[in-house]
Order: sequence, then structure tokens, then C-alpha cells
Amino acid sequence: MTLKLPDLPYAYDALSPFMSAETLEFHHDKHHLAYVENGNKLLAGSKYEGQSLEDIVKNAYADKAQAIINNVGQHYNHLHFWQWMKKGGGGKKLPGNVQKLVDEYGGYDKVRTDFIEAGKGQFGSGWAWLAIKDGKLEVVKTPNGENPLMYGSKPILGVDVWEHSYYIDYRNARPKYLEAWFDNLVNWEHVEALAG
Ligand code: MN3
Repeated sequence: MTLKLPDLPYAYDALSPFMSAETLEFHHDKHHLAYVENGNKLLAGSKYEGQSLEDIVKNAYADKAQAIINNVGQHYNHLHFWQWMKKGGGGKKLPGNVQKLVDEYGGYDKVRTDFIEAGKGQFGSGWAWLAIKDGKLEVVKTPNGENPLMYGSKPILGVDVWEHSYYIDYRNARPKYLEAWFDNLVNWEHVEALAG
């Protein structure tokens, strides 16, 4: 498959003041584009060329194909990251399937705390996730371009904790970014679509 940079599903300034237009311009137009371009160079002529995006991500990890893990993994992560945010997002009113998973995990406050702690605790670049494993919600963190698909779970929500995702708006205050992100930006409908 050929990777393609998607348009953002909202205007660059739609997520302000929680994520600025400047951050989205750099993050989407430059960082994500680089993953797409590098990924396509790596995939061309490789054994992964005819596979689905999810299969490439899983198989590259099994093969320890580090450059593909990095670039195609990050393409998968960012495709969803743009959709995991919306203007007027966040809030405790969750769609049905997500609410059920959250209740079984221990409730909204526990999920919020554990998710934010996972993001704070990821040393260096990476992601924090809500994923489903064996029908149950789990909170995990991953380094660099990795994601839960590579470990046999299904990611339903992920937050980018690379500095490029927050340094313009929050400088070094990753915890503030994580709290603002969870409380004001999460598009729970996209989480539900993946969880359903
Ligand atoms: Mn990023």
C-alpha cells in the first residue's frame, strides 16, 4: 500500500487554546508528512508492499524491522491521533461501549489518572494508550513509534507524548498537556468506533 497524508478533520485553529494552529501545522504538515514519505520509500519493493497498514505494523514489529516500525508505526498512530481529537471534546459523558469498558476497569477517574500517569511516565518520546486485550480495557505506554497492535492489543485511544506534540504550547510541562488533552480534546466517538 501507499501511505497518504490525510487532511486534518478540522481547521488548524480548531483545537486552540489546548493545541495551537502552530503546533498542528508543524506536527501534521511536517512530522506526519516525513513519516509518510520515509514509510513509502521503505515499503517500495519490500515484502510489506501488498499488506494492509495494520498487518505491516504488526509484521514489522515481529520482524524487528526498525525503520518500518518507526515510520509506518508513526503513520498509523498519527492517522488516528488527528481523529482522537475534536473541538469541544473531552467530558465524562461516554458512548455506550466505551462506558462499559471504563466501568469494568474501575471508572472514569481511574482511567483518566492511569492514562495521564502512563503519559507522564513514558521516559522520552512515545505514546500513552487505552487498548483492549481479551475484551478488557488496559492502559499502556509505548516508546517511539510503537503501539499496542505490536503487542497483540487493539488501540482505541492514544496520546502523542513526543515533545513536538506539546512543546510549542506547554514547553516542558507534559503533565499539563496531558490533562488539557484528556479533559478538552478527546473525541470519544472515534474511541467508540474503534471499541465497538
Ligand atoms: Mn507526533
